[in-house]
Amino acid sequence: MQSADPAVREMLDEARRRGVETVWDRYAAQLPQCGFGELGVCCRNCMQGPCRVSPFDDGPARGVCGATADTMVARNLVRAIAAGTAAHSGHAKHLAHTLKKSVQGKAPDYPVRDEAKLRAVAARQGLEADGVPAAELAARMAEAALANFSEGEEPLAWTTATVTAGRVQAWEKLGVLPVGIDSIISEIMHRTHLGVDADAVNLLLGGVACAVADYTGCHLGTDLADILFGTPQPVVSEANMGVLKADQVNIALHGHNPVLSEVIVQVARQMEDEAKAAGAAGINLVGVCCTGNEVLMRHGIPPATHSISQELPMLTGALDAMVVDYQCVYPSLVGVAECTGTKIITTMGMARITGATHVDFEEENAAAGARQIIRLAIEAFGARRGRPVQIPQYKSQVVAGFSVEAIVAALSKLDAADPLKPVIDNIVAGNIQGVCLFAGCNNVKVPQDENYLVMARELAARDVLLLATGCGAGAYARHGYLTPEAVGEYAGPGLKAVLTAVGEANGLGGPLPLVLHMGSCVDNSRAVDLAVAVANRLGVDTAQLPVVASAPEFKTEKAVAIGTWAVACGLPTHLGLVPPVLGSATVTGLLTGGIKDLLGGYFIVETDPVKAAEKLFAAIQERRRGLNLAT
Ligand code: NFS
Repeated sequence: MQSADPAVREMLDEARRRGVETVWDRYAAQLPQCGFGELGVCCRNCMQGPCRVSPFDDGPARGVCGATADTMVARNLVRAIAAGTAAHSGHAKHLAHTLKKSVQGKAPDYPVRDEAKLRAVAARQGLEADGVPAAELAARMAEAALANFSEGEEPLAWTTATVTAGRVQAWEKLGVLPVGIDSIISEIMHRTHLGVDADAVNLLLGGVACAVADYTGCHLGTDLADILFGTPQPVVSEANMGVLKADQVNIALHGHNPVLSEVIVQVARQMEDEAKAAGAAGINLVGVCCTGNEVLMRHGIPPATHSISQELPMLTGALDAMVVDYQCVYPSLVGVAECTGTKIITTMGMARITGATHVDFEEENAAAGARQIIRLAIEAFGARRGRPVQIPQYKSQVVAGFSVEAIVAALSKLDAADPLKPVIDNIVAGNIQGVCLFAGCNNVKVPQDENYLVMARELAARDVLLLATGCGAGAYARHGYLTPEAVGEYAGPGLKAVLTAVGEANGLGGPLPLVLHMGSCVDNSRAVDLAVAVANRLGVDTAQLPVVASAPEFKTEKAVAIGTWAVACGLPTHLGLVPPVLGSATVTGLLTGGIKDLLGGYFIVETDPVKAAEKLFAAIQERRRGLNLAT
């Protein structure tokens, strides 16, 4: 099975019938993949290479410069963390510059939409805000945010203000508190250059510091997006390819940064008449990947698909345009689009694809750019009119939009004075055994969504509260797990009672959804905020909480960075694929064992989803025992 998603399977059949190549075909063509690469023991960091060393006693044990397997594996891993950090923080920096342009009057399409969030973040960050008008405060916010990127002398304001005091101490003691996001990325590139850091443990600590910077960048990204575009609130929508509409101009929004997609959502509403004049019933926006998550959370735009199946909505013949910003966008989209007539529109100067239509998007002229893009889609609709389409008739109901603010608001209906109390009481009583955050991607090496679904069922039955972000949340969306009905099907009695009590107190007439969709991958910071709030309320550190994380189908370097900071935050963190570290017993041992003594968190590598759930539950039980809670 290539995917647990029936819509994906239907479109894969269609791709085969039409001879269209997909990610699964290209993966098959790569097999067998390089064993040295899989183990992490190849190095291309200098021009005397490439070198590869044997983890067994049957070949060279060192590269040309003398680097050992330990050095190579550690260097490769921390470079991946640095790349992930660059991506997340590039996204955050883009938002900070947008906010800055907004307050300078250069980006009129970006008013500050959430002044309450602006003031809340300002208060948390210690910015003088009393009596300061919103525009002035936003200007200070943009500067304060940008100050996290360059190299300073102190730990980063967005790091220390958003985690527990215990974490700051632990990170300080280990020397992993970065003093600049860009500077630590640069430092990692420096120290992994030939002839610099050749000590695996020291390299990994550098990687942890960089991951803490990644966390900081993610948090900045979430805060700034909320300030500019609004903090998500629960929203009802649908997910999967059945959300495409044959008689409408279908436009997919794909990538990560809401800077472009937000404006497209606004402008599309104004262009309905233009679409109708072209013979369409309207404009239908759908999401793909994390841009899809952003517009789902804030506007209820339905996601069509995620991650590895991103090529497939085009096979319906109904997708007129796919608008992409950056990250996780397969260059193969262009080839598929040639067969289906879809317009692939790239929008960022730093993320072009040969063969795509490029519309250079600038915040200064955002609405005009969005209009130009939508017009291209309307033209493409005109060209496909009258041609048959095949839209898989699968879609699931979705309730998304669970920001921490939304969760706290829902809980305050049970206890207005102390909103976290009901959650804590239920954790103490064992009705909720613990919390698991599902994050990360799909990976072509795993049947799509399968690990997510199996693990959610296993953990929900054991009364574990489930949170999700990124394409993981997308998987749950497409399979109906973001619904109250899924609670009846899969939740254990304790979890069911709690979700029902909160749902009923909020007038839903039933439970909250089985899995709470907290947003895109940068929004993993929201899950940290929730854990930090609970830890602070209990007077403990996040490393003591019965909270675990899982990336059961992770793929990108960003996911490697997030997994590492989840461990740095003290969480037992599951990986559903084996990362390329097995070539070094030292590195493998540290990540899955030794690091626990330093950070509290550690990696659990388990490819079987049933066993993975068992291991995570055991980790939750261990934490409960540590807090003297009944198991
Ligand atoms: Ni996260 Fe989101 Fe998806 Fe993976 Fe890519 S879209 S930022 S990296 S593939 S979850």
